[in-house]
This record gives sequence, structure tokens and C-alpha cells, in this order.
Amino acid sequence: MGNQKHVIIGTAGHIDHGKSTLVEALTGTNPDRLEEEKRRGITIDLGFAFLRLGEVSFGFVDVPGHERFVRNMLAGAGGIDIVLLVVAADESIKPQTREHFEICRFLGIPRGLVAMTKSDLVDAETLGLVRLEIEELVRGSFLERAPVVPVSARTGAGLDVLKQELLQVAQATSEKDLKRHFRLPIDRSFATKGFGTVVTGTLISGSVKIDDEMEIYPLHRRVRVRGLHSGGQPIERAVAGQRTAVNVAGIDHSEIHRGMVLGAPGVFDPTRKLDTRITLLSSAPLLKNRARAHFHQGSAEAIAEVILLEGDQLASGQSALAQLRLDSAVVVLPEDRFILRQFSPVVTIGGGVVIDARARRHRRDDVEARDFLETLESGSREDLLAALAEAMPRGLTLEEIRARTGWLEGEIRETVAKLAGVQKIKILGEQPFTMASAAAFEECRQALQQAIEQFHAANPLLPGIPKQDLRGRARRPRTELFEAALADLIKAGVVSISGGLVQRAGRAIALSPEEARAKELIVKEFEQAGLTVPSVSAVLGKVQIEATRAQKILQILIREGTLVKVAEDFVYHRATVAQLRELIARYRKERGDRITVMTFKDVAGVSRKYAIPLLEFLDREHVTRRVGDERVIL
Ligand SMILES: Nc1nc2c(ncn2[C@@H]2O[C@H](COP(=O)(O)OP(=O)(O)O)[C@@H](O)[C@H]2O)c(=O)[nH]1
Ligand SMILES: [Mg+2]
Repeated sequence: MGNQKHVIIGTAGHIDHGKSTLVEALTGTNPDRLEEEKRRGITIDLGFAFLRLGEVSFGFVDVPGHERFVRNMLAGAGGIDIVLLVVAADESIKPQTREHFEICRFLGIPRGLVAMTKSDLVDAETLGLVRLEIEELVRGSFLERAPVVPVSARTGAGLDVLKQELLQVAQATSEKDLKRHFRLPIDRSFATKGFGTVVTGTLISGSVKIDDEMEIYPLHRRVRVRGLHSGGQPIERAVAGQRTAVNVAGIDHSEIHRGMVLGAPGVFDPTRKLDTRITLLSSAPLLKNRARAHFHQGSAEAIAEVILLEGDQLASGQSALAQLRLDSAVVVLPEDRFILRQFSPVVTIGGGVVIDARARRHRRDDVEARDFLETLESGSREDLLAALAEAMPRGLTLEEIRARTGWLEGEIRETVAKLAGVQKIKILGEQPFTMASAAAFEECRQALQQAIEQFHAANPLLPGIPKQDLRGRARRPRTELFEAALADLIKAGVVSISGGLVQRAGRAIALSPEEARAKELIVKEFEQAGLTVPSVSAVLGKVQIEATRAQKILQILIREGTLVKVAEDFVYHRATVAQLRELIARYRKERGDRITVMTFKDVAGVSRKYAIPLLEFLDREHVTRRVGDERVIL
């Protein structure tokens, strides 16, 4: 079981060409599971079956061939590793043979094989002709060298050869990296007796095990994984490449629909605006800017408005950058493939690949936006992250980078470290891990410096600007950017901060000669008063300057720490407070750690008027603690 390789194989082809019959012949399971399908003998929705061949587990997704059910086909086509293109030997290539084949090309399905079914109905010559037509269809595509195997479900001819070829193709498919973020586009949601909600889908990335916490997107609902099934068997852990049924606790099945995604919690960020590169089929009509189209990705579908970013229209067979605005949110990552179908009549017209899942609005002639998208499209990880940082002057957290790129934390940190090493970006902090472009950081630094200078010019008597005001005046950078830029200015010795006030480093408050004299007088008054201080108004009344200026000078002295506000209207000199602390310490040594108001009055030589506010001040300073009528000296 441990070395088992898991691959998803999907059928494709025109209706009645024998897809479902072939799946049953190979696996023993009739994939037409609905009552209506059985009655009418046609596939309407996706069907599933399993096959073990040696070390390979095949999860089969059987799709409907009828043109009316192409949207169901699309919901199943996501996550296919190998396509089994089915062409009936008696009918050869038909419209949905082509449409399904084109869809597989747009989805970037890497490999496949072709089954010529119903070989029992034709002679060898016809078989040869059909083979030629198939070869012409797939020329130049991923199926160019794929095996073309004649089979008959009726006689069993060719089935063993087909199995051998399947195994060969499966062996050539690359092993999946199970460390990627878990993602399972949901194609069904139902309730089972005794178990509750079950969702099924093709596990396209990562892995999941019982008891994991996961999230249903875009609902943002956390659920717990209670059980897992694959191929009808209960399993402990499901991995990418498996058809998976997940029994989830914490949500009713009716809240979940096809198109939603079960994914790793807190990782994805559903979006309605994507920048993409789209390509039109050579058979498609001209596409005009702002045309509407049906968008299909994973098991999801939405209606898209197509904003062409290069020119007013897109000709058949051509490709161009385009922004898609969707009518509902989808979970996508860069490099995800999608299909576009004409709004009406509904036919497949092309497909594309997601470049930026968090697209912003841009003007259609915005050359910079185009450059940005081209970098995201073809640049290295470093190029991509540098471009993102530049486009986001507010900076990016690890979560934001993850949601936009789908990278793992290690990959993000590694790329950030490389860019920080060449001074292209700046790491702002660890909690949360945040970074910004070097340019954005420098800009913020300058904005802060400018705001500080402006504040000093406007408020010569104030020592500095409160930190929060500074942030507001410097265009409100995000906390992490603000803190890092400020810390950098402090480290560089350009500014200093004390008591929550930021000022230009080494700045002395400019006082007029009268103000300087007044300041000296105020200090002296309090210094000489000792513990029995005069009232503030009495002191301020003695100076020769106007009352509000005198008040400001008093505030400066308190902020500087020269004076200490002990209570309303009780201001002491710093030295007096220090002496008081010494006095208390000495008392404790000589007479123990208890003191009453009476003894304090005696020891300090003050009346009750001073004793009470002083003791309360000492309580606040944690020098003493009040216990009943006494104080404990701490
Ligand atoms: N003679 C013959 N008939 C077949 C073969 N495979 C399928 N059929 C018939 O073709 C019809 C359509 O088959 P089905 O599997 O439903 O086609 P699908 O729409 O592609 O899934 C059914 O009546 C089958 O019995 C075959 O190998 N030989
Ligand atoms: Mg069928």
C-alpha cells in the first residue's frame, strides 16, 4: 500500500461512443450511478470507478459526452492526470470528441491514450481510416505520440492491451509532491446515515488524514475530518491523485455545493477578480472586450466579464492578457488552468491560465500592469515576489503571500531571505512575518521624518509627537511597516522616543529668554520646598509670563521627568521623590515593613494634607501596599 501510485484517469469523447461501457469493462463498475442514467442509458453527471493494476491505483472519472452536459464534464476534468480519449470506430470523430480534446489541451492534461471502441462493428480497413483521422486530430498536441488501441467491450478484444498501455502511461506520470497545500475541489455533497456530511472530489494537491481540521471555501467554515474513503475502502490518509470521499463534522451537507473547495485551513483567499492569459480556439469567433463568458475551473463555474488588457478584441487562435471579473468567488492559485465557454450559445471557445488571483483594477492601457503580469507569468520566484512587493507598498504578510502564490512557508521564507540579502526587500517583523519592498520602506521612513519635522515646526514648545499621531500624519502605514521604519530611524540616531513621544534626536526645546527664566524659577521653587510643596497655581503665579505658557513649561518639566506629578495639584521635584524613597527604605531596615499614616507623618515631617497623597503615590509606584490601616513596605 505504501508504494502505491495514485493517478486519476478521465474519459473524454462524444456521446454513445462507449465511454461508460469501457470503464465498466475495465473496472467492473458501471459508472452511471443515477437512476435516470440507468433508465435512459446515457451519462448525465460524473461517474466514478476504481482499478488496481500492480502498483498503480487508478481513479476513473467518467464524464458525460452529451453537449448539454459539457459543464458536468468540465467539473470532472480538473485534476485528471491521464485522459482516455474514446472514439467509436463506427462513427469516428464527432463534435464532442473535438470539444473534449480541446478542453484537455487547455487544462494542460499532460498525458493520455486513445481507445477506438466498438472495434467489433467495423472491418480492418475502416479501423485503419479511423486511426488516420485520430492521428490528424492529435497532431502537434500532448496526444501526438499516445497509443491508439482498438477495443471492444462486447468481445473483450484489446482490453488487455489497453490495460498494459494504461500502466505504461501511469508509470510515466510524475510523482506528486504531497507537501503542497491540501486542496480538494468538491463535486458532490451528500448525507449518509450515521455519518453525516460527506463531500467527494478529486484530491488535486497535498494530503489529508482523519482528525485534520480543514476549511470549506469560500464559506470559510472550519470542519473536522471524521473519516476518509477512496475506491470504496475506508482509509486513514488520502493523497493527491486519489478520488476521495471525506466525512466532515461541523456542517450540513446542504450548505455545500459543487464548486466549493475543501482546503487547508486559513490558506486560501477566494477571489472574484483574476488576471489571466487567455487563448481562443481557432474555431472560436472573435471575442470583444467586456464580453461575458462561462468560466470553469476545478469543479467550479461562474460567469465572467472578460476585460481584454491588450487591444479591443481577441481573434480566434490568439492569446492575450485579460482580467476576468466573476459573479461568484472561486478558489484559484496562479498557474491554475480554466476553460471559457461562450455565453450563448454555450460552446467552448478557449481557455487560459491564472496569473494573479488577487487582481486589482487597472486601466486597459496600463503598461506597468502588463509588465507586472508578464513578470508574474514567466519570472523566477524572486522576480515574482519582488514584483508583488513593489505592487503592494503596504507590505505583505506571510499569509498574504501564501494566498497569492500557494507557496509553502519554507519557500516563502527562502525567497524573502534571498531578496532581503540583496536589499530588494526589507523584513519588517516576525509576528506576524511581514515584508515590504526596500522602496516602500524607504518611503515610509522619509514620510515619518517629514512628519516629525513638521510637528516640531508647528509646536516648538512641545517635546515631541505622540507615536499614534505620527502614524496618522505619515499616511497610516500598516503597523509592522510603521514600527520597523521608526525603529530604523531610532537605530540610525535620527530620531528618539521617550514616554511615547517621538522627536528629532538631540532636539532641545527652544525657549525664549523669559521662558527659560520662568522654567528655572519653577524648578527652584519645587526643589526648595522639599516635601511640603506649595500649590501649582501659587508657583505659576510667581513667574513673569502668561499663564498658558507657564502651564506648558510645567508640562515640559513633568514630561522630562524633572518634576513628578504626585496628585492633582501636588507636584514634587525629582530629587525630593528620590529622598522620600530612601527614607522609606531606611525605615524598613531599621523599624520593619509596616508603617501607619501617623508614623509616616512623623518620619517624613509632613501634615496629613501631604501624607495621604504621598502614600497613595507610593502605593501606585509599588513602593508600599495598603493593608487595612497600615502600609506594607514592599
Ligand atoms: N457493439 C458494441 N457496442 C458497444 C461497445 N461499447 C459500447 N457499446 C454500446 O454503445 C452504446 C453507448 O455506450 P455508452 O458506454 O453508454 O457510451 P457513452 O455515452 O460514451 O458513455 C451502448 O448501447 C453500448 O452497449 C462495443 O465495444 N461494441
Ligand atoms: Mg457515458
